[in-house]
Amino acid sequence: RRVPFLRLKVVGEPISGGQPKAGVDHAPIHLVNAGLPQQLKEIGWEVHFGGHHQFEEIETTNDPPIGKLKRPRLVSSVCKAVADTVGAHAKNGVLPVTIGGDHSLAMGTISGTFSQYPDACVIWVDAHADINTIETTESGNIHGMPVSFLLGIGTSVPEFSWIKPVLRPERLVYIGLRDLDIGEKQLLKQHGIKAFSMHEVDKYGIGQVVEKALDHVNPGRDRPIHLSFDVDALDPSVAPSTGTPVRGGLTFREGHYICEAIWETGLLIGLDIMEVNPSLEDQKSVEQTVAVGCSLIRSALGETLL
Ligand code: HAR
Ligand code: MN
Ligand code: MN
Ligand code: MN
Repeated sequence: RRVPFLRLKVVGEPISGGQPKAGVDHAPIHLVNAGLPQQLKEIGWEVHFGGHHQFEEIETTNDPPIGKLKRPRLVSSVCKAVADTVGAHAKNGVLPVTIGGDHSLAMGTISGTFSQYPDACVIWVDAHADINTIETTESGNIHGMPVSFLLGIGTSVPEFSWIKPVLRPERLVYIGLRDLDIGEKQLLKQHGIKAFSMHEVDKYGIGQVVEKALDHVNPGRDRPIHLSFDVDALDPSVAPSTGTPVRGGLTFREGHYICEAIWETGLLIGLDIMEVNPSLEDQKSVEQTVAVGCSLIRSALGETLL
């Protein structure tokens, strides 16, 4: 049996470098305080507490923009550290569960899991495609860019050259998209990347969407799966405390269904829950979003199907 390792680290680093809103780095401690480790123990997992990364030494360095990219050295260094940690867990047969922090961290988590599982595929659940390159980004926020670095598209940025293009376009599938930049739409077309937007969720229903998504990236149901779940894929009424909410998102059940269906494959080798921001919205919204983060993780780890 796979031994899970719950990485409860402040992987969003104190200034949440991949995006501009403070607080997203506090999500892990909120999920811990909400009882996540105990909840996972109760459904049968051995949970290791990974401690908190602080990254003070990186935070203080001089970090001017590269092109439009904001805080590039900070984000790169944090992701490199995350890649090493996640990679080591994967190598030790441990399931890395990473609580963000912002979604730039997926450069680290996916680099980490793919170092051990090069044949893996990625299911990216998000309102956004996070595939901007240094050429296409309008905001310069690196959390809108991790996929391009993992695919190795766009002009390479030396500060990120440690990231290997481990992800092939046909091994990536999106669910939940509804807010893409023009440049991102072109990149998806150009690279033939499969996406199930909210339109397809409405049209086919979530059951069929997950089935079709798996048929695309994992037709033989034999490839390891890394699930990278941005809570803003959920409707803001379900997960309000997040930095870039977009209306018209997944329902509570649709989000959980995705997690359950992936657990059901028996192929999960990496899990990210990203972009919970406990500093946004009121107390009730924060508690709701933190609780949803915990329950998505439990669903992806087999709670409802035991
Ligand atoms: N596409 C926009 C950008 O590049 C928005 C980024 C999205 N925010 C996220 N990532 N939470 O999923 O800035
Ligand atoms: Mn806090
Ligand atoms: Mn995202
Ligand atoms: Mn998003």
